[in-house]
Amino acid sequence: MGEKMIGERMLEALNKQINEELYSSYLYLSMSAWFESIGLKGFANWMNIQAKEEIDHAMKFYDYIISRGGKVHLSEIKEPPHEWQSPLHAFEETLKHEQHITKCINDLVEIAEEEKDRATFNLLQWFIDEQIEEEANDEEIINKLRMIGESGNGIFMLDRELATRVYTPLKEEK
Ligand code: OFO
Repeated sequence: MGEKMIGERMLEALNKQINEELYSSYLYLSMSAWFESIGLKGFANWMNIQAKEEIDHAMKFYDYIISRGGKVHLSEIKEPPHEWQSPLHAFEETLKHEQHITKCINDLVEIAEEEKDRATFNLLQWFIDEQIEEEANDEEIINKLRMIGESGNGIFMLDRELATRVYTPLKEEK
């Protein structure tokens, strides 16, 4: 016997989250293009992979809605910024955005609790863990950028480090 269909309130909130995740992807892709434009290919690589991961997040909600017999409703994605003052500024904005996403996930958890929707509650546990990891990654890079300050050599070294990040599709994760 399958789970009963998702309630309307939960469904609407999950569809809204697909848009949030796709906007995250758009924002990081825009940051990737900006890093390319200032010659920081390693930073651009890191953001490009982040953009791909955000599409995976959107697809996780998308697949979930369909698996519960719900209807996916895609909506307009807003335009992201195109420029930042510095690599530090871009990562501070990234952290701020992830804190917003963490709040969105927490709000979804609250709805799942109120609606007594155990299946969605379980799905959201993965996102809670993912948000902890993402905020920690951003904080680590922000700390490095603060230590580096204006040093061109430090930025060059960090660019080399961020160039080593590789994309792992979600389905291949443990
Ligand atoms: Fe960046 O975790 Fe999804 O949005």
